Amino acid sequence: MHIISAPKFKSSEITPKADWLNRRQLMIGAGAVATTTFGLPALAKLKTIKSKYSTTRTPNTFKDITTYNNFYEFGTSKSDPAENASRLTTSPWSVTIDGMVDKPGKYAFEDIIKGVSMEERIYRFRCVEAWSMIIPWTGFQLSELLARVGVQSGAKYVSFETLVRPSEMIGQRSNVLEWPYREGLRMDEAMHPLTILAAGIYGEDMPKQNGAPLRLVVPWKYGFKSIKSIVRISLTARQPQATWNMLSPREYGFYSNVNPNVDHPRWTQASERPIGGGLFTRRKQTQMFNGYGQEVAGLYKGMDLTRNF
Ligand SMILES: Nc1nc2c(c(=O)[nH]1)N[C@H]1C(S)=C(S)[C@@H](COP(=O)(O)O)O[C@H]1N2
Ligand SMILES: [Mo]
Repeated sequence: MHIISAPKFKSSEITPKADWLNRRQLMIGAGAVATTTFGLPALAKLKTIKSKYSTTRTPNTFKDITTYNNFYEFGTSKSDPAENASRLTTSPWSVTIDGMVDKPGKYAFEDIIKGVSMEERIYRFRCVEAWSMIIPWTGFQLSELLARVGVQSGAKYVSFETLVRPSEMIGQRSNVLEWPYREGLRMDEAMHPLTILAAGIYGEDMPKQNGAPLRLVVPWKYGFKSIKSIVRISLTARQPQATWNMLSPREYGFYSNVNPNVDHPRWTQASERPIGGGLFTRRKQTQMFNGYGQEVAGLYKGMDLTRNF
């Protein structure tokens, strides 16, 4: 038996699924205590199905996935996030969804994940630094959340922001990047079924170093597009700012699609180093769109991907 200190539901509070977002938003607005099961893993009670979009390749170990990370809010070396991210408070957590949506508001994390269909999605992940992993995410389609809040017709892009909390994110005490970390997608990229918000890895709640409690995953783009610990999602008419593009536009474009034919100015993108195979693992050839070309090449028809990199 689990002993939990969650407030009890009154049956009158159980509302049809279609209403949940608005209603929860009202409750948060009124200062009500979020009806969560504090202390329990958020994903534990949710049904998760396997996804048809998963690769059949063998995932990296939980250890590889959680000890070799990029998360500059916790330091710039690959081992820093695993060492420093435990200080981050991830409950309570809410995500502000605003801009060109019908139901803007501040939504509690638990309510977001309760109202969507959770899937296990095993994706190839390709970092711009030319290493790669296979990661079994637990997540749901971003399009599902956007449909719930109602995308208005003028919305052309989606922008995302990470939490700013230097008291817990020690990397934010330096100006190595401009905080908050931010990223953006074109609307058709955001609505694509491969694009997910992930809340877990290997069926467990998202480890903090991997972007707890909620992070983006876009498997045909370089890893840096996968923004972590999201607190804000805005729908906009204009192309949003993206952190690495702001820092060095010559090296990092807005699209950032995995493309073996367009090298980074300082290194090749034609091949990659799979993490986890040991020191002598052979480099692999990088595939166009990280191997997801059949699904996503159509989004870029007629675009010059050498210029729109
Ligand atoms: N907020 C935030 N999100 C981020 C980053 C970051 O520094 N801060 N790094 C990005 C980069 S460069 C990569 S490769 C991936 C790494 O994700 P992982 O550590 O889960 O493999 O997160 C991306 N998301
Ligand atoms: Mo990266």
